[in-house]
Amino acid sequence: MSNIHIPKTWEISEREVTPEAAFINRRRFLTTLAGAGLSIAGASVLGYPTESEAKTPPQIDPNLMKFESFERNPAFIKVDRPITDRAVAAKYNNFYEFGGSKSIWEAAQALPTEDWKVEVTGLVRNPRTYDIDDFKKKFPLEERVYRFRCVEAWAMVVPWLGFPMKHIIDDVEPTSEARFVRFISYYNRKINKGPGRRTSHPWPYTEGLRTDEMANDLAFFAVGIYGHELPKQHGAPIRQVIPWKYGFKGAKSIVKIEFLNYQPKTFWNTLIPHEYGFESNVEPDVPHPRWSQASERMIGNGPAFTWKRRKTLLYNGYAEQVAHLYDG
Ligand SMILES: Nc1nc2c(c(=O)[nH]1)N[C@H]1C(S)=C(S)[C@@H](COP(=O)(O)O)O[C@H]1N2
Ligand SMILES: [Mo]
Repeated sequence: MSNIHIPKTWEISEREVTPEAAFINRRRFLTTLAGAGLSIAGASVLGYPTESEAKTPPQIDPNLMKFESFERNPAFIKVDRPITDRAVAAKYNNFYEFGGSKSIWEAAQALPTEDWKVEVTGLVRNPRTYDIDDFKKKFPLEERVYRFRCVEAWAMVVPWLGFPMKHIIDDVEPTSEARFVRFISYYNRKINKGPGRRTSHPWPYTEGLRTDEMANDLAFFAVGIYGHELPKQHGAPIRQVIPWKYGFKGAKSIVKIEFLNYQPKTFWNTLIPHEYGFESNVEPDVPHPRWSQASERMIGNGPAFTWKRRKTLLYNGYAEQVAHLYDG
């Protein structure tokens, strides 16, 4: 009996689908592997939360503002698979500033989102500092249901609320030299207690795009999800959503956007360059060094091995809209 290892839910997720966490905490990852064979057999009979239990207590702040007026963009009402349960998406997150596991939703409530400003600078004619209400007033909010794919091969479908990134381009008018853009997440070492905060990690979290990628209609800034403002764990009050790229390309809790004439260094690319490229489009035929990208699993209630597996789509199903960006 003593060698039967009954996994907690967080162990299942780390073992099976969390390469980024595994990199940071490889020792814990390997120790959970030891019990894998038995624990999978045990899982179905030994106490995983049932669907209804998994939804309580709610991981979603009940005080989140509900948006009253927004358009449902008719081009993005639905995709080829069901929308992920709101509570499932809200309790399975990557936000390393708050920890290296998927269960950071509670820790993320420490993020201070009052009086949030986003500075847009660099090679632009009209540098601006926006607050969140400026965005909501200036750019009409729309809802878009997008597929979302993490490089760890888990996936979801969620209705984001926000506006296309190109509205900011039109507003600040980048110069012709501004071929790249850097996006910088909030970071405060006193608040963000996630891994590597003294030395090893290149905080703050940064990501980057080519300016023509940012100008593509699909590239989106989300201020809400499921009709409400973003819960902190999803990157409140504003985060990037780039549905044809792996999830890590979309930084959460953005405080600064810089237009540049060079390709910026980015967080994961700096930490593990051979695994996390700058471009990182969803491509089933381009395996990650540690995982095939041929298929993915839709996150759901219950343990990861029960999640529905699907074939990965080229550019996550958005080839028609973005393939031209990568000709030649
Ligand atoms: N600032 C910041 N942004 C981030 C991350 C992070 O750790 N920090 N993780 C990324 C990764 S790997 C993914 S898959 C998505 C997860 O978004 P979700 O938790 O809202 O599903 O956020 C991305 N944005
Ligand atoms: Mo990810």
